[in-house]
Amino acid sequence: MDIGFRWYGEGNDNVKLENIRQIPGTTQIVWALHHKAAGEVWEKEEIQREMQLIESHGFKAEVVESVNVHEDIKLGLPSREEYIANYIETIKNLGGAGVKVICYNFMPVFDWIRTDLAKEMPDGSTALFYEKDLLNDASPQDIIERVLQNPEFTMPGWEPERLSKIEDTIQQYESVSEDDLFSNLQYFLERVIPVCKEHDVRLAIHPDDPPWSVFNLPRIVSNQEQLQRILSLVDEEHNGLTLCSGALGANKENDVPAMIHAFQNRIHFAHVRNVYRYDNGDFIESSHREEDGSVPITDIMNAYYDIGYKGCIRPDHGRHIWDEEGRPGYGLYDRALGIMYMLGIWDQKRKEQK
Ligand code: CS2
Ligand code: MN
Repeated sequence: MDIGFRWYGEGNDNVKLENIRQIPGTTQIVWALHHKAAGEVWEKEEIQREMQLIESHGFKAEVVESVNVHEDIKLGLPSREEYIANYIETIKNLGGAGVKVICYNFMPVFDWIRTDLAKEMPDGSTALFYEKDLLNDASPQDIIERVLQNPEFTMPGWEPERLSKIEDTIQQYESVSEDDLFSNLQYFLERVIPVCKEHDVRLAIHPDDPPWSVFNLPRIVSNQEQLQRILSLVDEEHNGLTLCSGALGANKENDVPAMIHAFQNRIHFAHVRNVYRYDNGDFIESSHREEDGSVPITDIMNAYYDIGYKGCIRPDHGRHIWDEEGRPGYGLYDRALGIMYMLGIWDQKRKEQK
């Protein structure tokens, strides 16, 4: 198992590679070319430059999060052909450079949604928060304005060019059912997975965050049954999962340890995060510690250990603590604490098995 840390690139992340280097046990940088719009080809030279920078700091750079899927592919429009061709080009370029896993998601319009990026907790830390009633009552535009009060940094999935045409994009989905979305995903996978096999790159779909429909948009990556259906669309090892305990864990019906056992050899990337679920359907991203939230983090780590998981695990979001500033969810300190918690469980387990 490799511990990874998501990093947004030089000049785009106030966390330094030098600092990540000091988190014990951390060997992978999970990266992306964040300036690329969905549907654009990632060129060989720019891939190489980024990977060399990461590797020169002593890390591996084998996991990319994310290569975003163009909306026209999810919508199943004729123009998807061009974007699928570009995606294939990107897979080849990444595979050629030594990348082994590509994370992506298939959420219409929004990649993750919250109502507050800095909700204060009783101990003074701040965390990403989802208030159910607010989301049900507000328009997408209201939510965007509320959430993005601090435009200093871009949030993945909330890029300005995407947000500027949000109402139109939402309208385009009015005639797209869940079954349509499944068949659009199948169409995409049938074309890209053979290329993944050839270049030995594993594709790993990230679950919907939160794992239910928002603004009446269809969502198909929210529970065990849907994950199973996705794996069956193209039943090949290279068609796999990013299992995110934080995204899935917002719904109490989702039994993440059971999913780890059920999908063992198809999990290519793991996000570990805790969330505290309130009775009214709200949730907040708590620390990784099991008792601070509602997700059984120790059982999850044990399950990964028991299946002999060899892939990359990264802490997902962290709180902001110790007066830290920067991109919500992606500070240095709380994610580092999360890593130490995960490694503590792992090391204990390893000792017991000896
Ligand atoms: C989020 C997403 O839960 C998460 O990891 O930060 O941005 C996620 O990385 C993407 O949805 C994956 O494509
Ligand atoms: Mn995640």
